[in-house]
Amino acid sequence: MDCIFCKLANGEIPTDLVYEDEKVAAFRDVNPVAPVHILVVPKKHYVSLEDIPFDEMSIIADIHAAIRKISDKEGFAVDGYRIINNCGKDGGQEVPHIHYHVLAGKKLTKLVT
Ligand code: D5M
Repeated sequence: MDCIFCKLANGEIPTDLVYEDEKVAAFRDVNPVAPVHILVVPKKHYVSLEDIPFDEMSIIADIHAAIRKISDKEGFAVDGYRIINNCGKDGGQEVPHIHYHVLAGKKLTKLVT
């Protein structure tokens, strides 16, 4: 399958991974919109949240656990951060491999009040 995020997450395209475990990988966004902008992805290919079978939904907890470890390691756990998942066309998703944007490093403008 020709998926750029599969290739980055599984080492087919060399990149500096911010984090890696058996199921999850993280790398820096090529177009950062905050001082820290990390993409966290499952190594297994799912197009979006809508593509994950209910009996494999624990991967979402694995991704969130990875984010906790990344926030600690990268030093933004205390000041905070934002997690964004764009899901599908109307959600603004451009890369069809589920990914969580983690933004940190400045006080972010509130999107939802
Ligand atoms: O976000 C897709 C994000 O993926 C967007 O912020 C750019 C980023 N991107 C695209 N290609 C790469 C590579 N090769 N490395 C790092 N980051 C990349 P979406 O939520 O789908 O709009």
